[in-house]
Amino acid sequence: EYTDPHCDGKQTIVHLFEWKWADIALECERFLSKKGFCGVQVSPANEHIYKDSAPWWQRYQPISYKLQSRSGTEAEFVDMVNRCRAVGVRIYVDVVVNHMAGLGQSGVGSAGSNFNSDNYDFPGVPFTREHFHPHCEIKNYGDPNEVRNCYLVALTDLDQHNDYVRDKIAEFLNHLIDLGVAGFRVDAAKHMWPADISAIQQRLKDLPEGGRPMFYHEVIDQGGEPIKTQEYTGLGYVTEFRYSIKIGQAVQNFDQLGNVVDFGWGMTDSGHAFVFVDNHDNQRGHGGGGSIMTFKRPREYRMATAYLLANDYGFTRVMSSYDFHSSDQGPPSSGGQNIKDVTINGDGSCGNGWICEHRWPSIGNMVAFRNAVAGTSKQNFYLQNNEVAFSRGNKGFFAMAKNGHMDKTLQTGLPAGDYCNLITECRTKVTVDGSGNAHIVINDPNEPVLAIIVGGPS
Ligand code: ARE
Ligand code: CA
Repeated sequence: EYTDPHCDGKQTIVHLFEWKWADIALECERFLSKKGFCGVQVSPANEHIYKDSAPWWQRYQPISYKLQSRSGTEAEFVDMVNRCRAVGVRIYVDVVVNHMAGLGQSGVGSAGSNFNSDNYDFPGVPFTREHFHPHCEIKNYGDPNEVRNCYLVALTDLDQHNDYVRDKIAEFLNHLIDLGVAGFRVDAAKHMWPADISAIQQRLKDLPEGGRPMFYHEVIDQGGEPIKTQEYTGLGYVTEFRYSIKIGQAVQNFDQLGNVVDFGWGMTDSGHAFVFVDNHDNQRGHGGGGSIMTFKRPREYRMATAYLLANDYGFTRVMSSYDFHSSDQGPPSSGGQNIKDVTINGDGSCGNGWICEHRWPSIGNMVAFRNAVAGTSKQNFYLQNNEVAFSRGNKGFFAMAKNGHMDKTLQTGLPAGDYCNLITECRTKVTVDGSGNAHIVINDPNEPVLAIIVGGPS
């Protein structure tokens, strides 16, 4: 339950961080549908604070559940959901329901609602003081009570034990379900009691087409604290931050690529692990450290994401960023709260400060690989001399070379035939002989990845 993404068996979503709804609709139509993406994680859609400096994180301070945000109006949101869905791409909404805006703030939110955090006054919902935990700050992550009932960086902490609070949150999610979204990222799920999240889920409708919405819960568990991802696996997928650390390290030291999934370290079972190379927090030093690979190291980042998509672990999310130089800096803007359009260059890359990692060939083209090999396990694993390769059942074969060069005959596990390298979009091919062997050649320091699938282009 709560793990079906409702996208016809597709296997990967992309986080279009801080994109406007209008641009996401266009991206579904012109790119994501063609590459086999299951869906898009969108930034929080509900009313949030506006700060003069317009940092990205203002959207993690809710004022009400009205669907008017920096990314657009409710009408634009609905248009995005419908247009994406019409081309087979679903929308997953980042829902911030642990808390409302931070203490010390008051004014008017992005949908025009007044608020005063110090008075616990959020008339746009409405929430009042009785709906919040009394103030205490989270200092000790070793105490689960404090983590759930105290305030995360001064954010006014809702009491999800309260029936009215549960009802209001459920009303918000049910509205999104009515509009056609397929699921939710639950922000700061670690800071809510699993039983309270479950009580909210029980108040939710089925999707209009049937089935429960997909849920993935943001729980940062790197092993050193009492709160474990496993407390949340009954509620859907759970973020697996240890995998990001392992993959980030392993593309720098290929010897480690054989054990990026380490259940001895408490990692989440594959059926409930929600996995990614980096996220919007840790790519800029928020939300826990570790050795995180990002677009700022493009070569290694491509390898990390290609490996994420090739491997047989978890449900995958690809990050899509904007360029930034300081950790609070918001999305590309020509001033104030407006967000710049995502423009597309002649070579398919993005302009106006948008990085669009999801359009990089060794990332975007691996989505088809993951879809094609779903349900198979890794076989014929080869790891030597900074080269890695494996087959996924008899459906696909993947190879990657740290320094960009590989020239080796390997067992692919595939039926005989000619296969296009998905990464080069057929500019290079692989011939598999009757015994399943093939001469594997990689000769591109920038995109040092090769991937072939049964039933792919030829
Ligand atoms: C901002 C300011 C604060 C200010 C606050 C209220 O930066 O100084 O007090 O506003 O006015 C994001 C930003 C925050 C921002 C917040 C609200 O990252 O900087 O605060 O929005 O605008 C913990 C949580 C985890 C959380 C991370 C960031 O467990 O849930 O911290 N991640 C989510 C989102 C964030 C978002 C929020 C939650 C809040 O993904 O984008 O914050 O909605 C160890 C622990 C982790 C802990 C980590 C960092 O690793 O194990 O649990 O993560 O340290 O403390
Ligand atoms: Ca809480």
